[in-house]
Amino acid sequence: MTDDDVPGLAEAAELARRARRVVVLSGAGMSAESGVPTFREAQTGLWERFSSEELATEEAWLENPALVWSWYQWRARLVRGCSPNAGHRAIATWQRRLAQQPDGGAAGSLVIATQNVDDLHERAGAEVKAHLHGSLFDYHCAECGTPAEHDPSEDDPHEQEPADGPPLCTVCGTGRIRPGVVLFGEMLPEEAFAQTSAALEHCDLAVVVGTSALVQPAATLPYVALGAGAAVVEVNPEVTEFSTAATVHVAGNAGTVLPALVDAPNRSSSV
Ligand code: BV8
Ligand code: ZN
Repeated sequence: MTDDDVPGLAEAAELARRARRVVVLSGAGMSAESGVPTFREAQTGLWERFSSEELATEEAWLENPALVWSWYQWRARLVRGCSPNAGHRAIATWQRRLAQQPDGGAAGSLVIATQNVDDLHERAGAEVKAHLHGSLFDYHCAECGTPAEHDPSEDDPHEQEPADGPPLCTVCGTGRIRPGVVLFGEMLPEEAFAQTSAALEHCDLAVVVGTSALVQPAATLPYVALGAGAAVVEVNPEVTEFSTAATVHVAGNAGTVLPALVDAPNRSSSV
């Protein structure tokens, strides 16, 4: 694949080749080619009449916990049926390659901070430093905060209508078990945000992939890298709010662009 096919690719590949301290900020587009719907695209089936934005809110959870619970169980089961794509695998390869001690030089690093609540980066073999918006597979009591175990696949895989709602907490007995995601209106996990900011302040390249750059405060993070003098590559088939600020916008899909970045020719080290 050459720059003619994908504008911005040659410049981005050169930046990737030289980078030693990389931060990857991923959004829903990272998992699109794995079959996980992005947040903004219309929903299907039972969920067709709802938008993600109206279901992923504190109000919706308080007003109709059974509906919101069922939606998250449906999404967790959907993700379980998806696999990492070539983009997830390329980032995992890049992370391993940078962490290997090159001959005599300091080991590089690749830090992943994702807005996604799926586990596809991890299932591709990568280590994720921060799930900025939580995870579909963590659960806790909405009242006492006690972590809870729940396996989405235990639910009826064909269940379409809301189930009988979230289980009750076995510790306090009154709280409902909720998914460990950050709902709109809720604060982001402080440590995840702080660790991501710190990594961006010390990186020499940030790769922002598959995000519409609309959701705050995650959308402020790429500017931290720019402010610290790092190059920022945006990988997205569409232009976003961030595109004009990016060092280079690569107009392509994660599943094709990221392998081309990571396997750019003349790489100094082997895979
Ligand atoms: C908060 C978990 C305190 C749940 C999510 C200013 C400051 C702070 C907050 C706000 C603010 N202004 C407004 C707010 C409120 C709100 C907000 O940002 N609203 C937006 C809509 C304006 N923020 C919050 O509520 C945050 N809380 O700050 O608390 C507070 C509260 C209220 C008011 C003030 C302060 C909490 C935000 C986190 C919400 N939880 N997820 C769940 O998943 O169910 S966010 C959720 O939406 C996703 O996690 C994801 O992060 C986001 C969707 O964004 P994207 O990932 O970008 O996905 P999207 O579909 O938008 O775009 C996909 C992109 O991929 C597209 O650009 C597309 O072109 C591209 N693409 C498609 N295919 C591919 C591709 N790219 C590459 N390859 C492909 N193949
Ligand atoms: Zn409890």
